[in-house]
Amino acid sequence: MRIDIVTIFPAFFDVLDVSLIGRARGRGLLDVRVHDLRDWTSDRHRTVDDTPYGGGAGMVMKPEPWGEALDAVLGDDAVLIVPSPAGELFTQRVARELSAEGALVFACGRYEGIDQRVIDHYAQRGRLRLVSLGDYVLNGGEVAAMAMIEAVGRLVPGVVGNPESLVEESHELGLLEYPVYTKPAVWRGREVPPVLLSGDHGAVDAWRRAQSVERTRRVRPDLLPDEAASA
Ligand code: 6GU
Repeated sequence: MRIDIVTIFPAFFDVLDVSLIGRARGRGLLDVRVHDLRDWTSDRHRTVDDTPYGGGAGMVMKPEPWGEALDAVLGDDAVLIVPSPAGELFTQRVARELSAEGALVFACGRYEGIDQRVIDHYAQRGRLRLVSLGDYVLNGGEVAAMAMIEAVGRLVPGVVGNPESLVEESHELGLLEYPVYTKPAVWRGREVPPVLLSGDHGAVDAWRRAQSVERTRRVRPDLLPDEAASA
């Protein structure tokens, strides 16, 4: 999968060199390129923002550098992702959909946002998604893009060594994950649930399932079907 990122803070993405995503890049599974938006400015100060029409606080990102940058970076079939608190919610389903794409371009805005005409122009071309991480405010799209790249990248075949480890995770089954334990069997007086030491795989599966349902009902009842949520 090819991933291009346009940002005024390329250094935010230095950490993509490490961990699972870094390894996937080294193995050629993910081709990630980071571009500095200011490379597409034409004034001496490399200006990317200006005051908002209509007044108000903050600054708005100018359309011209974004137009030049996206014309240069966006291939014919790439999906353009604009991280924005005004976007659709980023869920495991969205991550799955994006992991099936050949190319993604992340346009990371700062300040109060990007001039709306940029969004409208590239939406008309098609394959644009405004995506939000959740109902809180970040200073810009960079950290959100990073989260999305990790969630999508690990679903690309071969990135995660054992594909089975993807199946039982939180949100893949519509439930939160069950609690997990490793050695020692007793730590600071706390024992591992005995069923996990029983060797009875059917009993282990049933216990884990019950733990997932109980945890989901307690913490995230909104994830359960209505009858289970109200039970
Ligand atoms: Cl995608 N961007 C910003 N700036 N804030 C956010 C967000 C995105 N998702 C949640 N908050």
